Amino acid sequence: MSLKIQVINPNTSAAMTEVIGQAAQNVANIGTEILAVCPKKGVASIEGHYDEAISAIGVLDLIQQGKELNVDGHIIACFGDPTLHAARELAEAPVIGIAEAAFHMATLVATKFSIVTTLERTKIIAEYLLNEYGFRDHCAQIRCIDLPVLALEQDPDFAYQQLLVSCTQAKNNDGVGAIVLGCGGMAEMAERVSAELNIPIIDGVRAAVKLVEGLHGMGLKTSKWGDYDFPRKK
Ligand code: 2AL
Repeated sequence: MSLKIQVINPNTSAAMTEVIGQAAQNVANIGTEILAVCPKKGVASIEGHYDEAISAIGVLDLIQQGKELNVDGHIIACFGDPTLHAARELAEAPVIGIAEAAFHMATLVATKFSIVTTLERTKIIAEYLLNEYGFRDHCAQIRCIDLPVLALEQDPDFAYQQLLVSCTQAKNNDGVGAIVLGCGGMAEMAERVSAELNIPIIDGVRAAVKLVEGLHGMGLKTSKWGDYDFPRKK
């Protein structure tokens, strides 16, 4: 079964889009084609509520483009899952946010998880999502590596070392069985950290690819019965 999955990086960083696309392709089934895209206009990185708002129209424009290409699923590859519900109204193929994908996967392999994200100020976004999706009781801690999103591509070796330190602290101190990586730009670091620490490390980009493939295998699409129906014509 060949699938086409559109992976949308909501920030405008081409380098990060490439990393995200590669991580997605690496985990995809043979025959699944990954189309990794980012908006031409918007913000270079998403680190707060303002950045999320600015990114929204770019994400929705890309969802529309994906529809015209007949993709089988869309992934919103930013840890705040910006514009997820609006994207689901517009699309009919499944739309998966990387935070929700990671939370779901983490609770299938562990009762509790910690999140390791980028900047302190982004922690509030993860907190809101845990509440919204009903995962609050499963999350022990939200830790951050105190680096901005773009540092992940500017100095990936240093960022990896910081990530390793935070994940080690989470493993040793938080009483968790799994760790969720809290940024799309960390996607290709998950396997390395996991091998080093011997604990499941869940990156939402790869989790989302497997969820889209799973939904497709079950013939499930976004429900058009109820609030995810197409936006009303005005
Ligand atoms: C993110 C992310 O995943 N991509 C981005 O630009 N900002 N979120 C985050 N907490 O670092």
